[in-house]
Amino acid sequence: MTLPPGQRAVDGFPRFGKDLKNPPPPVPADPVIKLAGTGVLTEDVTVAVSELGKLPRREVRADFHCVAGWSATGLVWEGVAFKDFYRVLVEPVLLPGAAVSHLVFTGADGVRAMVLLEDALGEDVLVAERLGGEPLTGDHGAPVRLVSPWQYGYVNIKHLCRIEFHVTAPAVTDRWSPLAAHPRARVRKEERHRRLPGWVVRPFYRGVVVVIRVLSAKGAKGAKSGKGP
Ligand SMILES: Nc1nc2c(c(=O)[nH]1)N[C@H]1C(S)=C(S)[C@@H](COP(=O)(O)O)O[C@H]1N2
Ligand SMILES: [Mo]
Repeated sequence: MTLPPGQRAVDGFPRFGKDLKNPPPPVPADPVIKLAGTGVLTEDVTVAVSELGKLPRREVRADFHCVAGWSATGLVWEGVAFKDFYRVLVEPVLLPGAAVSHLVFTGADGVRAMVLLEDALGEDVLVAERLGGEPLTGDHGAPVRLVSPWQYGYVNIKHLCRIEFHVTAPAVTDRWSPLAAHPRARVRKEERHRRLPGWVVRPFYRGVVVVIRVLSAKGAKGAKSGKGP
């Protein structure tokens, strides 16, 4: 299978992210996902991760593409389709007439990503609990993460603990990206950057990846010394 433009295959699936110096955030005993939306939801809702077991299971086999240029191939994710999550858990608490257009996903490490509702409702988008037949490890987003294979990695928020619902584009200033992230981030269209063509920013991201790898090696040492989960 050919990779999307500007991507190179890597062996395995490296841990990546904003804060690789530190171990991944610990998983609470009873993890939850909070749903919030002022003027959009009738009330804020707390969904226990254990409740996801009531929704239909979905398996998705996909490649994973970091905006920095590496791709991990042939990953098998399992969880619930975000479409089903939305239909069962969100639609019943929407205020009448609320036309949701944008979502903000937040991880337990504070990393956030804005996603258009139409992209989140795409066919292969999962709230994933398992990877390769095993529960997610801390490295890859335990206890649950968003998986949106047609969008760059930065949309695929790990340690998912909060989803906000909006009817207009929210200002997401702390969404992690070395450059202005694209609101759609579709890999096939190389939407790496909000304004610049994807191929222009490729070399910049390649540089970032080297720096992150060094930090990543340090992070791995920290984890082995027993500091992290
Ligand atoms: N909570 C959280 N989610 C995150 C990140 C992060 O730093 N924190 N980094 C993003 C980026 S840039 C990438 S490429 C992928 C990496 O996922 P992986 O560590 O499972 O390879 O997670 C994304 N989701
Ligand atoms: Mo990334």
